[in-house]
Amino acid sequence: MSNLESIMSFASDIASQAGDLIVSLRAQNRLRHDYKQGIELVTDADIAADKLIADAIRLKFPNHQILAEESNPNMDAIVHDDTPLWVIDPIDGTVNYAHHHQMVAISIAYVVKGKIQVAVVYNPFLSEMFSAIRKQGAWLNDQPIRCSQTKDLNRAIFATGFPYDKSTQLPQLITRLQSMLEQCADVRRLGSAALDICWVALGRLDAYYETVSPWDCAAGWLIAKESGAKCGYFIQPNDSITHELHSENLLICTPALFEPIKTILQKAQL
Ligand code: LIP
Repeated sequence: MSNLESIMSFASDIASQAGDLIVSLRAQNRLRHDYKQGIELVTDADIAADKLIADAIRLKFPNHQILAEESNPNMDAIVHDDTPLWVIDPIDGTVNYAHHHQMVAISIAYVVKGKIQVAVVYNPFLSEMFSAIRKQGAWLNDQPIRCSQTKDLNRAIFATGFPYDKSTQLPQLITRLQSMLEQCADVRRLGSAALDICWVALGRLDAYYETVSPWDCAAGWLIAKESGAKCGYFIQPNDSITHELHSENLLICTPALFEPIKTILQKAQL
């Protein structure tokens, strides 16, 4: 087994363990809800899953870096050198999780020198384990996956999302959404960026755009890229960004629609 294959096996194992944990905690029906900055929901299950994953990584790889939504969300402290980095969202789709929806995922990415090498996104409520190894492919439950081949905007189904704090961006977000709906078939709001992106990789969606945090999208980025989808931005980041963890103005979609959707979203700028 190659090093990256053993890394993926390890990541899948801890994602599965975290999945069992969050399913069990929700079934007990006594989740504690808190709100970061008074607006962003976090439950005690988010904290527990984050700890389970981070502890397992520290035990096996004590010298690796960890960027984790709940225990270490400081992107500025990350060094994109030879030191491997783990990027963790212990529960992506926290609001869905707290409302007993099924669109919930554990997202784990393994990064070296700013390039994502291994990715795992696990939905324990649908028993769907998405995974990828750089330049080796993407899989759902160990079966290879490919993105859609949709070429007509008016046949495209896209996903997007909205930030917790909508106070400043709502007019711009609605303008973009209206422009997309005027030219595409329909929209889906799954509530988990990681699963939005994996559904593009699987062909269940044709496109996804949003601004999120690195832990929401890092693993999905590699899974979508290895499925043949185009991963990029509708507003290009500045040249100083050389790593693959930039998470603003993401556009991930079937290749034929990338430029047409990029044009729609750029023209919809207020
Ligand atoms: C969520 C993202 C989703 C976004 C939500 C939230 P969380 O992540 O997956 O796409 O629209 O605002 O950021 O908070 O559930 O980890």
